[in-house]
Amino acid sequence: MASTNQSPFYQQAEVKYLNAQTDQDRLKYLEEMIKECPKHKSAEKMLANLKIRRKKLLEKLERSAKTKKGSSSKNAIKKHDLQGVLVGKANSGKSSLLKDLTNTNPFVSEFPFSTRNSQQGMLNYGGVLIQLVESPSIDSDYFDKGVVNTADTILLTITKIDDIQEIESKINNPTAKRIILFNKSDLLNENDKRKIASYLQSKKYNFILVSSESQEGYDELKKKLFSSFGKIRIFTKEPGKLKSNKPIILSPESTVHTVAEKILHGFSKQVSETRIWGPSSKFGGQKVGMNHVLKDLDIVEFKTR
Ligand SMILES: Nc1nc2c(ncn2[C@@H]2O[C@H](COP(=O)(O)OP(=O)(O)OP(=O)(O)O)[C@@H](O)[C@H]2O)c(=O)[nH]1
Ligand SMILES: [Mg+2]
Repeated sequence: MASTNQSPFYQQAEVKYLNAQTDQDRLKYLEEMIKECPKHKSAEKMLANLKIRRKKLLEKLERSAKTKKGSSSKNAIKKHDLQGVLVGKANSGKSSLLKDLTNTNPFVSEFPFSTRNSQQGMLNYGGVLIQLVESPSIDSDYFDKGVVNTADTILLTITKIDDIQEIESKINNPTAKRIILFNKSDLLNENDKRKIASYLQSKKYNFILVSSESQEGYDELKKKLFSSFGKIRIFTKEPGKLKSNKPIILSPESTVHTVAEKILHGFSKQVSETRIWGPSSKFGGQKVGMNHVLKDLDIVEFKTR
């Protein structure tokens, strides 16, 4: 394909396409070429050819996604302390959520089965790092049972109510917390949204209506995801200074002693005075003892000898 009169972006994509080692990558760069291809009349034929090439490649990928048994190329994901796993049917928008919410840049495509290996990124929730993982869709042979079975929290990514049953029938992790992400909510009118919400409410699901198009529900998603882990965030400070940027993450009912041991590396006996601000304090700067029980978002100040 002649590319001399194409934009440098197109040419770069084409070079990557020609050098790609896997069909997955070929598809990714082909999508880029289509995006960069001029849309005027004289390039119409070229664009049409690219789309035919994309269709063939997709058919090939879909055939192998559905029939391939087992999977040898799975890249194992190292589990972090706080982990949520996106699970859903093909095209439900898992990669789009991963892309929007974390530091990673996964491949998003209008075609199903575009994610073939579990992939992960880190979500920053007010200084707390949460690992978000996308498993390939439940309806492909690449579905990552391992990653779903060990998840702390499963984010069921759905676009219709029936998807919940279908996903549950494919997973086996009774202890993981569940959050239902009703995605693509931008495609619904207010009335539909109300009906869906009241149905999910009546079933006592923990759910959020979200959209990567409008970014609706993202703040609530992060909040619910963090709270699903049942942990509290504690900030520390030194006298006369501002509180730490990053909280430390503890089990509920942790005490001042736990924090002191943690930040003074076992030398909590050196603490001469402790003051606290926040939800567990009666007033800001209250003096407390080592057995004081902390609450989420408390700030603890230690004076040491
Ligand atoms: N309207 C709308 N479209 C969306 C939304 N989220 C994703 N999409 C589109 O849906 C298609 C699938 O998105 P992906 O994020 O690749 O979905 P996925 O679940 O990762 O799909 P597979 O990995 O192929 O199973 C893409 O064309 C997205 O642009 C959304 O909130 N609203
Ligand atoms: Mg995907």
